[in-house]
Amino acid sequence: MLRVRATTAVKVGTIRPEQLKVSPVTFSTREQRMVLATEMDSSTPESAFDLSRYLVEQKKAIDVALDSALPVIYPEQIYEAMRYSLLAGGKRLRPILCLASCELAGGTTSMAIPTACALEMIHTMSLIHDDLPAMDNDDYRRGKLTNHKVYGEDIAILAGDGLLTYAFEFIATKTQNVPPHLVLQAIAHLARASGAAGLVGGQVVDLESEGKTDVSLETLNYIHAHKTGALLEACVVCGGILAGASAADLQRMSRFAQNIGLAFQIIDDILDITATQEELGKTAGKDVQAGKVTYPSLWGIDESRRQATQLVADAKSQLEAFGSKALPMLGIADFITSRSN
Ligand code: GRG
Repeated sequence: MLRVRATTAVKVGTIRPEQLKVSPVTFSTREQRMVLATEMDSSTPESAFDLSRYLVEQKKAIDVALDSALPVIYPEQIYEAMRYSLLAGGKRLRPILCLASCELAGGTTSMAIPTACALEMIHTMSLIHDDLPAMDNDDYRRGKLTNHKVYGEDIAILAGDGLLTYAFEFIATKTQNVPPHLVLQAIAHLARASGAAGLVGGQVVDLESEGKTDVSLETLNYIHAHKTGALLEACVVCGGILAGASAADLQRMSRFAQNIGLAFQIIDDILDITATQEELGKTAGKDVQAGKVTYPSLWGIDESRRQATQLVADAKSQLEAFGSKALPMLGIADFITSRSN
């Protein structure tokens, strides 16, 4: 059992993927669905914080919220395709980060749950499109056939489009107990992170770099700060915005997220080399096969791991001012480097 104490540095052992693959539980009322199981007791800073339990319970609650967010209606095929990928599993790291940052900034999980769901919808959309033959061309994702392999390319493209647009509708219509100007601010931040200034831009430079062996570290950093980092940053910052965090706190949270975003990608590149298809739930070894420039190809595995560890340490130092309230965020940061998928 993982235990984190406020008095010591957050230490995380290996959380096995199966620990995060839990069956959804059923909540009887809408309100219960919105209130997540684990909340930090910030009044008792000495209390132990059980990170693995926290991650499992948050994932469970997010899976339930996502399931109820997207019912199947006419035309059924598109809703089924959207649900196929949205409910296919995944670590739910992005929504977990959003809920944790909202709480860190003094908000509640119920204020942030629609945005947390929307973040997972946008992330899933980006995976569906990334897997298409015109992009990364993969047959497996989250341990299952990719969306286009099941529904065809036309429906997979539309399933992504449906998830992307519904994400914003969901935040705008379902967020409660947050002043409207803050909801608008969160929507604007998330839209920017998803578009050409974020994910889309990162994906474009990634596609442009394909087949090149002279991609610079600067370009690699650009790709991943946008393709992977922008959405992770939006998770943390949107949680803070919804809670009404000050500009100074939002800046700390943003710097924390940018550091863990890059660390996340470095570990992703390492796992592509060291993990199996079963562990990853998608084709392993694709980067090497494609001759792609990655962090391990530039630095080697050991140096890449050292850089990721340093980024996580820098990230955690940004949250010192929050004291024990930051324990879940610190734990999540450590999970990024200790994860096995
Ligand atoms: C968002 C408008 C819009 C377009 C998307 C296709 C595209 C443009 C961008 C690609 C973005 C992409 C696939 C980045 C990779 C990010 C990444 C490391 C994904 C893996 O995340 P995990 O490990 O996956 O959290 P799970 O399955 O656990 O959620």
